[in-house]
Amino acid sequence: MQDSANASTLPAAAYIGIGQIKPLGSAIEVPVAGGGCGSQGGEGKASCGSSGGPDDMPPEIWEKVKNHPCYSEEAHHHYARMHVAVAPACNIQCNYCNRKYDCSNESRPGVVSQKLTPEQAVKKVVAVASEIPQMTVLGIAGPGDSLANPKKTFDTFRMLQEQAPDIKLCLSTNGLALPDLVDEICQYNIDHVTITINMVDPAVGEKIYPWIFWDHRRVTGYEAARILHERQMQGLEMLTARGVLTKINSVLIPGINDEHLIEVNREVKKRGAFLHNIMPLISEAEHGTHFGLTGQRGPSAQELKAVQDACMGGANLMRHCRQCRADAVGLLGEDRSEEFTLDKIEQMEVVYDLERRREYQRRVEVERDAQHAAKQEALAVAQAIDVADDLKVLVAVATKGGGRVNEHFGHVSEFQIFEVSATEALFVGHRRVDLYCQGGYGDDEQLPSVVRAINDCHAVLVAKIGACPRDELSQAGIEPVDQYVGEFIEKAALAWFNDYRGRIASGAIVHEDRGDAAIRQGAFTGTAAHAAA
Ligand code: CLF
Ligand code: SF4
Repeated sequence: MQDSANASTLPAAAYIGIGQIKPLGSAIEVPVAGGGCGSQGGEGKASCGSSGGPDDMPPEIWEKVKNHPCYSEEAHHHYARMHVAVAPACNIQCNYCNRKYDCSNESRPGVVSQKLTPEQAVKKVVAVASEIPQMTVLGIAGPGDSLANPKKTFDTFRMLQEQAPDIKLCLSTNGLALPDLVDEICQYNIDHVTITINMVDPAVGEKIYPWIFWDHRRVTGYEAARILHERQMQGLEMLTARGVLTKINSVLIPGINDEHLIEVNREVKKRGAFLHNIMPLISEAEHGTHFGLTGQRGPSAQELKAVQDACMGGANLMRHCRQCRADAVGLLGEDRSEEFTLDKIEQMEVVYDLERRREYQRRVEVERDAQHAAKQEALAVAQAIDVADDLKVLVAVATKGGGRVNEHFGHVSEFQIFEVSATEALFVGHRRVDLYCQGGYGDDEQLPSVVRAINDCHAVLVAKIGACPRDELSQAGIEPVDQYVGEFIEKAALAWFNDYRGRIASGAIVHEDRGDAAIRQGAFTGTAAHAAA
């Protein structure tokens, strides 16, 4: 419990404006010794984030992350995860959660999952695995807290391990029960654990957690936050010591823990966290959460990016989280859960063919290697350029996968966002939007919301775009670009930026800073996406 002492001596959060946040840089302390198996992940290469590759980490860590869509940004283009909603109860209350919905620590509120018994869950996983051979990870992320339901959670993992041993096991928890269950986590070979840590100072925590259920009683206020903090830190240290890879999720709540998350990043890195995933608060009033009802807003896209950027140099950052629901199925950013409801599974012929899955994944690896090589080549060419200034802009990219510019503007349900300089094109996030194309015609009423979602970008790279959205984007100051169809994204973004710089240099255009962008709130469901596609 060394951290309880630390907790009480931590300074209270002194809030500063988002614009004043500075990168951590060399202020980062050296990780604690004996942190287990190099799960500090990318130590010394801290800015690589989940974009890290085999050169950025020890081989045994790369083996664990290379096919995990959340732990490797590159993998998420190729490999899928699924969640099973076997854990309904929770042992704490978060002010951004309404129990009618799934756990907001790992999933968006707004959609309620079909709750399953462990037997039903295993049946569902095997059915999905036989249909989607690139599904490599099973996560338990609610709808409550996985470790507040230990029997259901571990029964599911145990049975699945017997039936489908190639599937990686992953869980997400608020951390309160974690220290008592680390032995079981290791016993079932659960290699990846997410802990939601929103604070390392109980004075901040008491604004987020009204109560916890601890030692057979309800504890409130500062004391509740102090206990939760101690348990989270203890659990993280225990997992690190056992070589389990840990990811920390933090919900960014403007005015409560925004700049405090820099301290969180520092503390979790010291304790060996592999990744830090800073997610925006979702607080629409209709979800009925305390924050939603009291008017606590979520961050804008630039506020989220500012905090993430300020944490660079600390624990590695994940920037591709989709805040998926507790029964999500498919690639991140898509949701195929509607295809695998219990009644549909009953009708399916399920054949779990391990060799077929392996063969499919071998083919995925060939494609992935080609993409990786193309990306490295484009970056190597750019990095050879000698440029004096440090101009950087954001570009939005319409892609349906494969790392290429290959999607029609009207078919985009989320844009990938890249920060481009003369020498680098760095993935920094995604923006969910409402589809512009509604089955053959463009819905012009959707356009303003699409523009708001990418309003901080200078260009949008697309495979195709109609006249109306082209004009509206141009008027808003966002350049529609359709001459890089089928190109790898990094190559296209760098080529466009080179051209953009050329136009500035020739006086054809004047570079201007862009504004901020709105993060689309509310649930994204597979049903909505597929209906509109
Ligand atoms: Fe699920 Fe979470 Fe495991 Fe991934 S999700 S339990 S680590 S398998 Fe991933 Fe979804 Fe973000 Fe979670 S995108 S909400 S980070
Ligand atoms: Fe809700 Fe998850 Fe918080 Fe529990 S841990 S209160 S389920 S958000």
